[in-house]
Amino acid sequence: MKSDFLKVSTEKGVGRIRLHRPEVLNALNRQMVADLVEQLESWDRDEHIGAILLLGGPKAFAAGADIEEMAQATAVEMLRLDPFVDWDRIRKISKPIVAAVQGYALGGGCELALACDLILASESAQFGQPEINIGVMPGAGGTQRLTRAVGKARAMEMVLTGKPITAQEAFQAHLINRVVPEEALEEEATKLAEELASKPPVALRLAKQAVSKAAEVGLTEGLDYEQKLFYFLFSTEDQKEGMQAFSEKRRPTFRGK
Ligand code: DAK
Repeated sequence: MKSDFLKVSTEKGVGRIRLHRPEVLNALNRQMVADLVEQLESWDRDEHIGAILLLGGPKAFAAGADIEEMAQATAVEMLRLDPFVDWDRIRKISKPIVAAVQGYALGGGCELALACDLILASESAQFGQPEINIGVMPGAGGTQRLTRAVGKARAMEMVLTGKPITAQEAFQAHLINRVVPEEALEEEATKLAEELASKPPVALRLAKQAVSKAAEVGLTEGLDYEQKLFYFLFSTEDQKEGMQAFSEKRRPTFRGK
């Protein structure tokens, strides 16, 4: 796919997208989000891709939605364009997405990282929801996913004051998986994505679905859902191969079947 705002490549089963609008700190305009969603969906259908890695630039993962583009929008235009639709499609991607965050992850940038499944951040990363300072509030999950991740007290402070938190604070608040040194971020994130891409694809996809479900439903419904997916995996060749390989003390070869 050709995009003016994304750099895209694939290697070792990992689809790699770099947000690339450095002159505005990767501010997310509508076209960029549309391109991103199209690429994610295309890899979701591609059996050669097992995991996706999303990167930004050294100064910013993304400093939010494009304020210039939104500034003159009316409520009716917002309703007509319904930008939530694209953001919602990110939620439906079934393969795991690893976000590698350096620098600013603000507003929509923070929400985009939160829409990913695993977040690695370098020491320079800052996570924040500063929308309040420009007269609005988070609109792509910042009040919901953030609150589920860090709890009400922390989320309330971030959303109402607009003040960002550091990578270390984000780690302590369970917002991200790891903080790594600046120069190691890309390599660590790539290694993690490659590791995910080597897992049995059907089990990986269903495991992601089941963990995501935990944020949406009560315990009983969640456990029922988990059990059904678990039983289903016994219909896959990969389950037979994985368990047989264990018994035979060899590495399994998974085929996504
Ligand atoms: N939009 C547009 N341009 C931006 C931008 C943004 N979000 N962030 C930075 N830029 C531009 C700056 O205007 C500047 O452009 P020039 O002046 O050079 O032309 C360039 O990037 C470099 O920025 P600065 O000169 O400001 O750089 P500094 O290092 O001094 O400051 C900063 C970095 C990140 C602290 C600052 O740029 C900043 O405060 N940026 C805005 C952060 C922000 O408020 N972000 C939240 C935006 S609102 C939705 C989905 C999502 C959203 C809404 C709806 N739906 C599905 C409906 C999300 C909303 C948001 O994210």
